[in-house]
Amino acid sequence: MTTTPTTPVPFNRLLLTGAAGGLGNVLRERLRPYAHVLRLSDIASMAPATDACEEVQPCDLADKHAVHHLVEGVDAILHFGGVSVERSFEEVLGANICGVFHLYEAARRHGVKRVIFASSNHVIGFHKQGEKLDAHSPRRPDSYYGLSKSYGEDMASFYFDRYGIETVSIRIGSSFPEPQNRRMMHTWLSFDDLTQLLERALYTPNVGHTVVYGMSDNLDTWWDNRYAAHLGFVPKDSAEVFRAQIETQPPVAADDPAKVYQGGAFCAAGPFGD
Ligand code: NAI
Ligand code: 15L
Repeated sequence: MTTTPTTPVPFNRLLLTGAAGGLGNVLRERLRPYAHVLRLSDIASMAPATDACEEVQPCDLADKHAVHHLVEGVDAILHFGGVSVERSFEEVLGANICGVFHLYEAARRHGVKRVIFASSNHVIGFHKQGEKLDAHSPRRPDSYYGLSKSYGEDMASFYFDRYGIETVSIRIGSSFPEPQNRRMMHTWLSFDDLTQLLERALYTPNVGHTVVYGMSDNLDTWWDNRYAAHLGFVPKDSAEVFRAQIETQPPVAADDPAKVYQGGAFCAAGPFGD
Protein backbone atom coordinates (compact mmCIF):
# COMPACT_ATOMS: atom_id res chain seq x y z
CA MET A 1 0.00 0.00 0.00
CA THR A 2 1.34 3.47 -0.90
CA THR A 3 0.86 6.54 1.25
CA THR A 4 0.50 10.10 0.00
CA PRO A 5 2.54 12.71 1.87
CA THR A 6 0.34 15.45 3.33
CA THR A 7 2.67 18.31 2.33
CA PRO A 8 4.40 17.94 -1.03
CA VAL A 9 8.10 18.71 -1.47
CA PRO A 10 8.50 22.51 -1.54
CA PHE A 11 9.59 24.34 -4.67
CA ASN A 12 12.80 26.28 -4.32
CA ARG A 13 11.22 29.64 -5.23
CA LEU A 14 7.60 30.52 -6.09
CA LEU A 15 6.45 33.90 -7.40
CA LEU A 16 3.10 35.34 -6.30
CA THR A 17 1.91 38.42 -8.20
CA GLY A 18 -0.91 40.50 -6.73
CA ALA A 19 0.54 39.78 -3.29
CA ALA A 20 -0.82 43.01 -1.74
CA GLY A 21 -4.39 42.23 -2.82
CA GLY A 22 -7.26 40.54 -1.03
CA LEU A 23 -6.31 37.01 -2.08
CA GLY A 24 -2.60 37.84 -2.11
CA ASN A 25 -2.70 38.65 1.58
CA VAL A 26 -4.37 35.33 2.32
CA LEU A 27 -1.99 33.37 0.08
CA ARG A 28 1.10 34.99 1.50
CA GLU A 29 0.67 32.80 4.58
CA ARG A 30 -0.94 29.79 2.95
CA LEU A 31 1.70 29.27 0.26
CA ARG A 32 4.60 29.12 2.71
CA PRO A 33 4.64 25.30 2.94
CA TYR A 34 5.07 25.04 -0.82
CA ALA A 35 8.30 27.01 -1.29
CA HIS A 36 11.63 27.55 0.43
CA VAL A 37 11.32 31.17 -0.76
CA LEU A 38 8.12 32.97 -1.73
CA ARG A 39 8.73 36.00 -3.93
CA LEU A 40 5.91 38.50 -3.36
CA SER A 41 5.15 41.20 -5.89
CA ASP A 42 2.62 43.97 -6.46
CA ILE A 43 2.43 47.55 -7.70
CA ALA A 44 0.93 48.51 -4.32
CA SER A 45 2.98 48.61 -1.17
CA MET A 46 2.99 45.67 1.21
CA ALA A 47 4.57 44.61 4.48
CA PRO A 48 8.30 43.90 4.22
CA ALA A 49 9.63 40.36 4.14
CA THR A 50 9.17 38.73 7.54
CA ASP A 51 12.09 36.29 7.24
CA ALA A 52 14.45 34.64 4.75
CA CYS A 53 11.52 32.63 3.36
CA GLU A 54 10.06 35.78 1.78
CA GLU A 55 11.28 38.25 -0.85
CA VAL A 56 9.32 41.41 -1.64
CA GLN A 57 9.87 42.75 -5.15
CA PRO A 58 7.58 45.61 -6.28
CA CYS A 59 6.73 45.55 -9.98
CA ASP A 60 4.28 47.09 -12.44
CA LEU A 61 3.07 44.27 -14.68
CA ALA A 62 2.83 46.77 -17.54
CA ASP A 63 6.62 47.24 -17.39
CA LYS A 64 8.14 44.51 -19.54
CA HIS A 65 11.69 44.96 -18.30
CA ALA A 66 10.62 44.87 -14.64
CA VAL A 67 8.56 41.71 -15.18
CA HIS A 68 11.51 39.98 -16.81
CA HIS A 69 13.63 40.82 -13.80
CA LEU A 70 10.85 39.67 -11.46
CA VAL A 71 10.60 36.20 -12.99
CA GLU A 72 14.32 35.45 -12.94
CA GLY A 73 15.14 32.51 -10.67
CA VAL A 74 11.61 31.29 -9.94
CA ASP A 75 10.37 27.72 -10.43
CA ALA A 76 6.66 28.41 -10.85
CA ILE A 77 4.36 31.45 -10.91
CA LEU A 78 1.00 32.13 -9.29
CA HIS A 79 -0.32 35.06 -11.31
CA PHE A 80 -2.88 36.92 -9.20
CA GLY A 81 -1.87 40.50 -10.03
CA GLY A 82 -3.82 42.96 -12.15
CA VAL A 83 -7.09 44.85 -12.35
CA SER A 84 -9.64 42.60 -10.63
CA VAL A 85 -12.94 44.33 -11.41
CA GLU A 86 -14.48 46.05 -14.41
CA ARG A 87 -12.63 49.21 -15.50
CA SER A 88 -12.07 51.14 -18.74
CA PHE A 89 -10.29 49.28 -21.51
CA GLU A 90 -7.25 51.52 -21.09
CA GLU A 91 -6.93 50.61 -17.40
CA VAL A 92 -7.28 46.90 -18.10
CA LEU A 93 -4.87 46.96 -21.04
CA GLY A 94 -1.58 47.62 -19.24
CA ALA A 95 -2.01 45.50 -16.13
CA ASN A 96 -3.92 42.52 -17.53
CA ILE A 97 -3.32 42.27 -21.26
CA CYS A 98 0.24 43.56 -21.59
CA GLY A 99 0.91 42.17 -18.11
CA VAL A 100 0.04 38.57 -18.97
CA PHE A 101 2.14 38.77 -22.14
CA HIS A 102 5.11 40.10 -20.20
CA LEU A 103 4.72 37.32 -17.66
CA TYR A 104 4.65 34.45 -20.18
CA GLU A 105 7.48 35.92 -22.22
CA ALA A 106 9.56 36.20 -19.06
CA ALA A 107 8.61 32.62 -18.13
CA ARG A 108 9.81 31.43 -21.54
CA ARG A 109 13.10 33.31 -21.29
CA HIS A 110 13.81 32.13 -17.76
CA GLY A 111 12.74 28.51 -18.28
CA VAL A 112 9.73 28.57 -15.92
CA LYS A 113 7.58 25.55 -16.72
CA ARG A 114 4.41 26.07 -14.65
CA VAL A 115 2.00 29.01 -14.27
CA ILE A 116 -1.18 29.18 -12.21
CA PHE A 117 -3.36 31.87 -13.74
CA ALA A 118 -6.08 33.55 -11.66
CA SER A 119 -8.71 33.67 -14.39
CA SER A 120 -12.30 34.51 -13.60
CA ASN A 121 -15.91 33.48 -14.00
CA HIS A 122 -16.29 36.74 -15.95
CA VAL A 123 -14.84 34.89 -18.96
CA ILE A 124 -18.25 33.18 -19.20
CA GLY A 125 -20.28 35.87 -17.39
CA PHE A 126 -22.93 36.47 -20.06
CA HIS A 127 -24.26 32.92 -19.82
CA LYS A 128 -27.55 32.82 -17.97
CA GLN A 129 -27.65 31.66 -14.38
CA GLY A 130 -28.73 28.02 -14.22
CA GLU A 131 -26.99 27.09 -17.50
CA LYS A 132 -24.52 24.24 -16.90
CA LEU A 133 -21.06 25.02 -18.27
CA ASP A 134 -17.83 23.10 -18.50
CA ALA A 135 -14.35 24.08 -19.65
CA HIS A 136 -15.34 23.56 -23.31
CA SER A 137 -18.43 25.76 -23.22
CA PRO A 138 -18.26 28.89 -25.38
CA ARG A 139 -16.87 31.86 -23.55
CA ARG A 140 -19.11 34.88 -23.17
CA PRO A 141 -16.97 37.57 -21.50
CA ASP A 142 -19.07 40.10 -19.63
CA SER A 143 -16.63 43.03 -19.41
CA TYR A 144 -13.27 44.39 -20.57
CA TYR A 145 -12.00 42.70 -17.42
CA GLY A 146 -13.55 39.36 -18.49
CA LEU A 147 -12.10 39.84 -21.97
CA SER A 148 -8.64 40.30 -20.47
CA LYS A 149 -8.97 37.01 -18.56
CA SER A 150 -10.15 35.29 -21.73
CA TYR A 151 -7.05 36.67 -23.48
CA GLY A 152 -4.93 35.40 -20.59
CA GLU A 153 -6.35 31.89 -21.05
CA ASP A 154 -5.52 32.05 -24.78
CA MET A 155 -2.03 33.24 -23.93
CA ALA A 156 -1.66 30.21 -21.64
CA SER A 157 -2.87 27.89 -24.38
CA PHE A 158 -0.44 29.39 -26.92
CA TYR A 159 2.55 29.22 -24.59
CA PHE A 160 1.82 25.55 -23.91
CA ASP A 161 1.40 24.62 -27.58
CA ARG A 162 4.39 26.64 -28.73
CA TYR A 163 6.81 26.43 -25.79
CA GLY A 164 5.54 23.67 -23.49
CA ILE A 165 4.88 25.98 -20.53
CA GLU A 166 2.04 24.39 -18.56
CA THR A 167 -0.77 26.42 -16.99
CA VAL A 168 -3.74 25.81 -14.81
CA SER A 169 -6.22 28.61 -15.47
CA ILE A 170 -8.56 28.86 -12.50
CA ARG A 171 -11.87 30.53 -13.33
CA ILE A 172 -12.36 31.73 -9.79
CA GLY A 173 -15.97 32.27 -8.81
CA SER A 174 -16.11 34.49 -5.71
CA SER A 175 -13.31 33.98 -3.21
CA PHE A 176 -14.02 35.90 -0.04
CA PRO A 177 -14.27 34.90 3.62
CA GLU A 178 -18.02 34.38 3.11
CA PRO A 179 -20.50 34.67 0.23
CA GLN A 180 -21.73 38.27 0.12
CA ASN A 181 -25.01 37.90 -1.77
CA ARG A 182 -27.42 35.39 -3.30
CA ARG A 183 -25.37 34.97 -6.47
CA MET A 184 -22.33 33.97 -4.46
CA MET A 185 -24.28 31.05 -3.00
CA HIS A 186 -23.49 29.50 -6.40
CA THR A 187 -20.02 30.95 -7.05
CA TRP A 188 -18.32 31.01 -3.64
CA LEU A 189 -14.82 29.54 -3.21
CA SER A 190 -13.55 29.28 0.36
CA PHE A 191 -9.92 30.12 1.13
CA ASP A 192 -9.31 26.52 2.23
CA ASP A 193 -10.65 25.17 -1.05
CA LEU A 194 -8.65 27.77 -3.01
CA THR A 195 -5.52 26.62 -1.19
CA GLN A 196 -6.23 22.98 -1.97
CA LEU A 197 -6.83 23.86 -5.63
CA LEU A 198 -3.53 25.77 -5.82
CA GLU A 199 -1.70 22.80 -4.32
CA ARG A 200 -3.23 20.49 -6.93
CA ALA A 201 -2.44 22.99 -9.69
CA LEU A 202 1.20 23.24 -8.60
CA TYR A 203 1.88 19.54 -8.16
CA THR A 204 -0.28 17.60 -10.64
CA PRO A 205 1.94 16.41 -13.50
CA ASN A 206 1.11 16.91 -17.18
CA VAL A 207 -1.61 19.54 -16.90
CA GLY A 208 -0.95 21.04 -20.35
CA HIS A 209 -3.37 23.95 -20.28
CA THR A 210 -6.12 22.98 -17.87
CA VAL A 211 -9.14 25.18 -17.21
CA VAL A 212 -10.86 24.61 -13.89
CA TYR A 213 -13.74 26.43 -12.22
CA GLY A 214 -12.74 27.62 -8.77
CA MET A 215 -15.77 26.94 -6.60
CA SER A 216 -16.51 25.21 -3.32
CA ASP A 217 -18.88 22.27 -2.98
CA ASN A 218 -21.90 24.57 -3.23
CA LEU A 219 -25.37 23.04 -3.40
CA ASP A 220 -26.49 24.48 -6.72
CA THR A 221 -23.50 25.02 -9.01
CA TRP A 222 -23.46 26.17 -12.65
CA TRP A 223 -20.07 24.67 -13.44
CA ASP A 224 -18.85 21.18 -14.18
CA ASN A 225 -15.17 20.36 -13.66
CA ARG A 226 -15.15 17.08 -15.62
CA TYR A 227 -12.28 18.28 -17.84
CA ALA A 228 -10.15 19.08 -14.81
CA ALA A 229 -10.74 15.77 -13.02
CA HIS A 230 -7.01 14.91 -13.34
CA LEU A 231 -6.27 17.68 -10.81
CA GLY A 232 -8.04 15.66 -8.12
CA PHE A 233 -9.56 18.83 -6.65
CA VAL A 234 -12.24 17.88 -4.11
CA PRO A 235 -13.66 20.99 -2.45
CA LYS A 236 -14.63 20.53 1.18
CA ASP A 237 -16.60 23.67 2.02
CA SER A 238 -20.06 24.81 0.95
CA ALA A 239 -21.82 28.17 0.82
CA GLU A 240 -24.83 26.38 2.29
CA VAL A 241 -23.74 27.13 5.86
CA PHE A 242 -24.34 30.84 5.08
CA ARG A 243 -27.79 30.39 3.48
CA ALA A 244 -29.91 31.59 6.40
CA GLN A 245 -27.78 34.71 6.77
CA ILE A 246 -27.82 35.47 3.01
CA GLU A 247 -31.56 35.00 2.78
CA THR A 248 -32.14 37.87 5.19
CA GLN A 249 -31.03 40.14 2.30
CA PRO A 250 -33.81 41.74 0.23
CA PRO A 251 -34.80 39.63 -2.79
CA VAL A 252 -33.27 40.60 -6.16
CA ALA A 253 -35.63 41.59 -9.01
CA ALA A 254 -36.06 38.90 -11.68
CA ASP A 255 -34.64 41.16 -14.41
CA ASP A 256 -31.66 42.41 -12.38
CA PRO A 257 -28.35 41.31 -14.04
CA ALA A 258 -27.32 40.10 -10.57
CA LYS A 259 -30.08 37.49 -10.93
CA VAL A 260 -30.02 36.90 -14.70
CA TYR A 261 -26.38 36.38 -15.63
CA GLN A 262 -23.61 34.25 -14.16
CA GLY A 263 -21.34 37.30 -14.11
CA GLY A 264 -23.96 39.31 -12.20
CA ALA A 265 -23.45 43.08 -11.96
CA PHE A 266 -20.34 43.01 -14.18
CA CYS A 267 -22.76 42.49 -17.09
CA ALA A 268 -24.18 45.98 -16.53
CA ALA A 269 -20.96 47.95 -15.95
CA GLY A 270 -19.90 50.71 -18.34
CA PRO A 271 -19.84 52.28 -20.82
CA PHE A 272 -16.75 54.30 -19.99
CA GLY A 273 -15.47 57.61 -21.27
CA ASP A 274 -18.62 58.97 -22.99
P1 NAI B 1 -7.26 42.54 -5.68
O1 NAI B 1 -7.68 43.67 -6.55
O2 NAI B 1 -7.45 42.68 -4.23
O3 NAI B 1 -5.71 42.20 -5.96
C1 NAI B 1 -5.10 42.42 -7.20
C2 NAI B 1 -3.74 43.01 -6.95
O4 NAI B 1 -3.14 43.27 -8.22
C3 NAI B 1 -3.80 44.34 -6.19
O5 NAI B 1 -3.04 44.28 -5.01
C4 NAI B 1 -3.24 45.35 -7.17
O6 NAI B 1 -2.44 46.35 -6.56
C5 NAI B 1 -2.41 44.48 -8.10
N1 NAI B 1 -2.21 45.13 -9.39
C6 NAI B 1 -3.11 45.87 -10.11
N2 NAI B 1 -2.51 46.40 -11.18
C7 NAI B 1 -1.22 46.00 -11.16
C8 NAI B 1 -0.12 46.23 -12.00
N3 NAI B 1 -0.20 47.01 -13.09
N4 NAI B 1 1.06 45.68 -11.66
C9 NAI B 1 1.18 44.90 -10.55
N5 NAI B 1 0.16 44.64 -9.72
C10 NAI B 1 -1.03 45.18 -10.02
O7 NAI B 1 -8.01 41.24 -6.24
P2 NAI B 1 -8.20 39.82 -5.54
O8 NAI B 1 -9.60 39.67 -5.15
O9 NAI B 1 -7.13 39.57 -4.57
O10 NAI B 1 -7.97 38.86 -6.81
C11 NAI B 1 -6.70 38.36 -7.13
C12 NAI B 1 -6.74 37.80 -8.54
O11 NAI B 1 -7.75 36.80 -8.64
C13 NAI B 1 -7.07 38.86 -9.59
O12 NAI B 1 -6.33 38.58 -10.77
C14 NAI B 1 -8.53 38.64 -9.87
O13 NAI B 1 -8.88 39.02 -11.19
C15 NAI B 1 -8.67 37.14 -9.66
N6 NAI B 1 -10.01 36.77 -9.25
C16 NAI B 1 -10.42 37.03 -7.97
C17 NAI B 1 -11.70 36.67 -7.59
C18 NAI B 1 -12.19 36.85 -6.19
O14 NAI B 1 -13.33 36.46 -5.91
N7 NAI B 1 -11.40 37.42 -5.26
C19 NAI B 1 -12.65 36.07 -8.55
C20 NAI B 1 -12.09 35.86 -9.87
C21 NAI B 1 -10.82 36.20 -10.18
C1 15L C 1 -14.01 38.54 -9.96
O1 15L C 1 -13.44 38.21 -11.00
C2 15L C 1 -13.52 39.65 -9.11
O2 15L C 1 -12.11 39.72 -9.12
C3 15L C 1 -14.02 39.56 -7.68
O3 15L C 1 -13.78 40.81 -7.05
C4 15L C 1 -15.50 39.23 -7.64
O4 15L C 1 -16.23 40.25 -8.19
C5 15L C 1 -15.75 37.93 -8.39
O5 15L C 1 -15.21 37.98 -9.70
C6 15L C 1 -17.24 37.60 -8.53
O6 15L C 1 -17.69 37.39 -9.65
O7 15L C 1 -17.90 37.50 -7.50
